[in-house]
Amino acid sequence: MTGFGRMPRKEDARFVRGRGTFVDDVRLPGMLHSAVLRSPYAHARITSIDTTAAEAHPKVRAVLTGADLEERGLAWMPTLSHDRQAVLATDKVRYQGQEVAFVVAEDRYSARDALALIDVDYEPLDPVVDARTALDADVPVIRDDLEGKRDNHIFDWEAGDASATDLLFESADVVVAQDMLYPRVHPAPLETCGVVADHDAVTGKLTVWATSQAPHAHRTLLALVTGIAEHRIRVISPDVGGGFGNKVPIYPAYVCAVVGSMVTGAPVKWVEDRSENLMTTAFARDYHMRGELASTSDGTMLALRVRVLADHGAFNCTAQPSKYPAGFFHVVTGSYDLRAAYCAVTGVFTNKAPGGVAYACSFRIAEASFLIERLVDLLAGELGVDPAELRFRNLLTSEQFPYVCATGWEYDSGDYPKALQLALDTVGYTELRAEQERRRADDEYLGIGISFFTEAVGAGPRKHMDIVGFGMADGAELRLHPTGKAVLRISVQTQGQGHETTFAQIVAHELGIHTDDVEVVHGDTDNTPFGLGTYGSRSTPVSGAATSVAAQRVREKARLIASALLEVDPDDLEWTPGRWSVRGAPDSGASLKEIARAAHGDVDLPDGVDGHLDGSCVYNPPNLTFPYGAYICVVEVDPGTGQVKVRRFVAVDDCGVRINPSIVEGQIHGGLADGIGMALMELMAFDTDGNCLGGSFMDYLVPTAVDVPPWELAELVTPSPHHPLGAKGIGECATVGSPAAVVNAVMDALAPLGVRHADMPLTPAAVWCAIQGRPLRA
Ligand code: MCN
Ligand code: CUN
Repeated sequence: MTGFGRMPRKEDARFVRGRGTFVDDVRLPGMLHSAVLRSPYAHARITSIDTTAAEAHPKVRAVLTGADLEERGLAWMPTLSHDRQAVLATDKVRYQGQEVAFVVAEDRYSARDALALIDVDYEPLDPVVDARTALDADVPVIRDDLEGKRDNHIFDWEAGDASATDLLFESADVVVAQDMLYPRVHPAPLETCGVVADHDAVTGKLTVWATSQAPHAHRTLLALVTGIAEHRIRVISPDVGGGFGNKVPIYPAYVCAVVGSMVTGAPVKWVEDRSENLMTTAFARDYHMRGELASTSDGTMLALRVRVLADHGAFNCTAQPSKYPAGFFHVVTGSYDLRAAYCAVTGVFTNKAPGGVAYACSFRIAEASFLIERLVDLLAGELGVDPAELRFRNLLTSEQFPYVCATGWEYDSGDYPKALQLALDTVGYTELRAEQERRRADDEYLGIGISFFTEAVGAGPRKHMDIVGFGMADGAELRLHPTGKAVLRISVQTQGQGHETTFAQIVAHELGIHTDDVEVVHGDTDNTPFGLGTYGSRSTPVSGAATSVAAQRVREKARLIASALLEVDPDDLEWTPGRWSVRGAPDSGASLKEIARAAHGDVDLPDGVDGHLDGSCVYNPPNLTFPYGAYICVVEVDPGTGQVKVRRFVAVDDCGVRINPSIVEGQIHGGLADGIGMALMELMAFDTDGNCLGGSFMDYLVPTAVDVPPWELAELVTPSPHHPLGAKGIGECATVGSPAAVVNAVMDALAPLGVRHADMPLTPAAVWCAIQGRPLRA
């Protein structure tokens, strides 16, 4: 393959043979193992910790508590959202599963055994579990560690024009309103999180192998947290078995492993188990939303008003790179031409695990997109208009791009009506509606749900985005070695997205060489240029662009070297893939391989060309890219059991130019499965004491192959006008766009039974209760 198109993933050669190297495969001489003692309570004061018995265990090499870390100034660490988080609890525990002590031992079993020997006295406190009560006057203050803090309030944030929105609501013929919960879910990557920390006391060098989506960001943050100089820290993120946002943050045990290595003088491995991953690492969503949509009687949507209560758990460590506490939630106007919009989000602390984004979220666009798409369906129901027809009346048209939405974001490109029409044609909408009509007569409940989403990915312009003040530009470095083989070094880190393939394809496309001749190096801060990593589907929009520009620079440098080699003016040279040749004399020319050789040879290089064939770029994205899609889900609901069967799912996506259509489709398949999971089964639940009820895959259900239909995909290609390849991101599109299609389908099926709305997940119990008109948890 010498460019864009379908090709098998290069990395799969090792994965299908079981030859990947994940953090848990890292084994260093003398390496120790560790385990974390976690709080059994959601909220409790720690009155004493006795580690004597654990320390006496013959295989234990160190036991760390909050007090030990306090001596090093490391009991607390700063979060990415201007808060602080306990590394090991000193005063109180604030969620079930919070880190209380850290044991380093000669083997993993001994480390675990020794946890049972630590004696902690807790004085239980009332927990705050329901975010809706978090701001009540009489509830306990969770964050009394913050000076002067007397409530559980984190932030108030708003966007849009409140008074213009209110005016339009006053003059509207129709208003629909709905409270809805986007429940707490978890990204649940196949590989849990972990590190191996190796501090060399002689050189002062710290090497950390980590399950990291953002090795450079982690290095910078580790430097800021630990005080170790940044150039003495090397973060290596080897193969990563899925991230989905879960591997963006730095978790307390990473810091503990670093300290453990310093204390013992040996490398320390920490790998969490499944329950630790589910109960304590970055969750997603947990948005209590109220949306109102105003419209004329003929279905022209006018304005949107949104109020959100955001449950951020015990610490505000939402890992998101925007300057806004609610991420990109203001893209809540979705794909429609609204005259005004206003949204206000209030964040609160609760006694639950911290986090907040993650799970292919696009930084709250998942919530935003779900809200508007549910409201559009409710409006269609209110007006008695077909939901597809209502969308056609309000979708942005291709002439409106670039389009500035009511909250000020500039959408780059698209052809929305065409995408919706393609989805309707692919699913056979008219026939399906006829079938639905027929089957309703027989008391059979077929539902057809539409969702049209606009995504905003590729963080991002510095004006709006940074991580603790560091702007979001990423570097790419490309070098053609003397024999013409290429090595590309990038800052982003694949967790399964196939960068070793698609980034080689970008180089191959720009230089006309074979993808086999391009090696992609990533995931090692000592060997790659700085950049902020993979999340927000930013790898292709940002690093893909950097790679494209770096390759173009190599091509231009090759032209100058070829002009010396061929003794002609550079302007007389003409590019055909892989080769510069003399205009009008195509036989006279030089291939890139010959030029690479010459760059290392004795040719007299032109002034300003210093030899070697290389190029680099630091790409500062001028804007986000705005992929979008039209999804249609067809379900059958059994009203007797509440069971939902997803019969069909049609997805039309437009992510601009596709580098590798097979990989793009794989990303969409995964995201659609996520959407069915969240819509129908995934829920991180808590009981009234704050006990986490989702701590294993027995309780936290994720979809499997039997839960999903064969996907039916179609595509449009509207290039992004500001991306050098015309590509937009795709990694989170389907996760963001699909839940609303599933829920809309179930509600459509149940409309004859008078059901208007039910919150996710639409488990059989939830659906059955909705049909009976009963609350789910009476
Ligand atoms: N691609 C392409 N053409 C395009 C756009 C993308 O060929 N027009 C390719 C890319 O080159 C890349 C893949 O599709 O190989 C995804 O690209 P992109 O949209 O740039 O997203 P990222 O690579 O930045 O991946 C991040 C995104 C996020 S934020 C989450 S969350 C998520 C997702 O990817 N996590 C994943 N998909 C995942 N897929 C797997 N297997 N594992 C995860 O953890
Ligand atoms: Cu929001 S999950 Mo992805 O951006 O790593």
